[in-house]
Amino acid sequence: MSNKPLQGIKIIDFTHVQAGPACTQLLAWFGADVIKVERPGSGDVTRSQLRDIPDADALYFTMLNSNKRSLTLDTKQPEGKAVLEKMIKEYDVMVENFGPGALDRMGFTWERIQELNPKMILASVKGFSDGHEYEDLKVYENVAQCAGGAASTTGWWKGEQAGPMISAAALGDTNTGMHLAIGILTAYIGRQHTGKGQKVAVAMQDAVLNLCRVKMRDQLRMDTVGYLEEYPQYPHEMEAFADKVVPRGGNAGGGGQPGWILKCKGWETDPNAYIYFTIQGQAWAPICDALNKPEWKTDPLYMTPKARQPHIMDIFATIEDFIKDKTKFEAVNIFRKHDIPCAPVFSMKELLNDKSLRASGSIVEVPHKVRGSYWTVGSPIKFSDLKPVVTASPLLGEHTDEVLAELGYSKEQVAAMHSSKAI
Ligand code: CAO
Repeated sequence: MSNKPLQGIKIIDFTHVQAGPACTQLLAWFGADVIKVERPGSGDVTRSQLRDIPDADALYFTMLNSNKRSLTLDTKQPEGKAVLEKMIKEYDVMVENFGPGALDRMGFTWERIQELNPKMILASVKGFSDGHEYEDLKVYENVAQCAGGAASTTGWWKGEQAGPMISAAALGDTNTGMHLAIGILTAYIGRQHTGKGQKVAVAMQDAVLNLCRVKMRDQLRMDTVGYLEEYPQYPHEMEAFADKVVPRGGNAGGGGQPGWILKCKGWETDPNAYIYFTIQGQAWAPICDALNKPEWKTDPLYMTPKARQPHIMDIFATIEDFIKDKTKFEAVNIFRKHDIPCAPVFSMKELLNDKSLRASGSIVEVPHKVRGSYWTVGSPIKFSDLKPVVTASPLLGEHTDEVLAELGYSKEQVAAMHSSKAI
């Protein structure tokens, strides 16, 4: 088996910012030939956004565009359009995440693409799905989190911080890109059976909603039961359920096992001196052993999840008291011996320097022509017969001449396109 299973799949990467680039980067890691098509002169806007080194591609770009080649092409000029048409005829997949209608305005409707190459797979990210009442809206990450149900179910339900809250995780962007990658591979396998390409679309709203499935479950339970017994509001603040809408649950478990973030030694000065602690319903005995509270095992007030729920916050306070003189690492080392699902709250600094993540290839250092090198997040997907090697993101237009030569353009034709600024 090739150590790059997607080798031979040729992808026109007409994406920008995060949602599209995250998708094509993943496919490039696994061997696809990904050509990033960018506007001459400026390229993907993330090349210059929040630069940490003057004149070097910003980390936003380098961390989302590794293993690709870059072709500059003005697809609004006739010569640029002709190159894109040639690529559509010869490539397998085109991925794009422009604003609604941009590809059509450029002249590349789905009908036109099919005319050029009936085997082409066109993969698109938009904020909302085709035909949705908001289909015309442009969308960024946080907008999608609000539209897909993440924001209304994240955060605090009372106090000064009450209100919808945005997650730092890219639920709208990279998550949508991952959904799209699955769609592309599905269409590609489908094409092997039918010989035909197809259009694959993922709306950011839908991708967020897909991750909020459990919160939709809770809404359905609200409609039937009228309250949510595992939420921190139950049973002391039943008014939180009065409007029959899923309330925000702070740091509660969400899935079904009660959990909370607990302070450890040093929390007063270290913003990340915490652990997450989960109380698995049926695995109560090991928790009692870990906390030196054997009497809780047989106490009717503690024996069952139902009995514990009314005073679950007091139980968390007791655990917090037990770990107040232990660092987050010491606390986890105690609880892991009892098979309790828990972990330290890791800062980004700790993750970047984590020996295990570096050893597994989840955090990697990549040599780069201008930056020297950069650190990035490697493939989260591990295979027994493939170890993705992350290579540098391309400089703007680094492979323009090379790709055009592969497409059959002569040196003179390429020179003419340079002069007319089509590339
Ligand atoms: N040559 C010539 N023109 C090019 C080009 C090229 N190589 N590449 C892009 N363009 C043009 C497009 O044709 C389009 O022109 P028109 O709007 O005049 O037809 C324009 O550049 C790009 O428009 P845009 O709407 O995509 O860009 P924007 O910066 O205004 O909006 C964004 C950005 C992300 C809000 C929008 O692209 C969008 O909603 N995308 C879909 C959802 C999405 O993916 N969002 C997540 C982004 S990651 O946070």
